[in-house]
Amino acid sequence: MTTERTLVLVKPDGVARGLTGQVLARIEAKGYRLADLRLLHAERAVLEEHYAEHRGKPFFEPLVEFMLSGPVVAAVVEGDRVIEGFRSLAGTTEPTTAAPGTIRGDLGRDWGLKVQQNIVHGSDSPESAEREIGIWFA
Ligand code: DAT
Ligand code: MG
Repeated sequence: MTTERTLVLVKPDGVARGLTGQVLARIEAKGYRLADLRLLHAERAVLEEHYAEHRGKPFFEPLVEFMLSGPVVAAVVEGDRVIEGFRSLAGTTEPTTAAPGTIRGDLGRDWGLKVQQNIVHGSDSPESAEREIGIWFA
């Protein structure tokens, strides 16, 4: 067993479309545990820190603006190899090509090149997970 924690966000599109319950249900059905959970309207500084690796990229500002557009749900999720496991549940970044069966593949819509509206975020490594949990659950 490699018990890990990851940071999951239900993005503003997911919350606005009423998909929070489905996302959390998939996480729990997989056997992962919700260790902490909040609904909040993120601050710009938090988002700029969260997405620091993307600073300077053309999609950075639209991404931050989108994340500011409505409330998000932030969760600390715990389980065996959950970092990789949640990324697998979420599917690849672009909803159009994300595999059916995944959150983004089943529920995501990026019509109109709004690839940032892909419902969820999940940390991509143990280092990112600890860094991001520290940002959202300071
Ligand atoms: P992921 O969320 O799959 O880890 P990422 O870390 O590369 O993807 O990017 C963070 C978010 O930024 C992603 O969920 C959607 C958005 N994004 C990524 N690449 C993009 C692009 N080329 N154009 C617009 N938005 C993009
Ligand atoms: Mg990422």
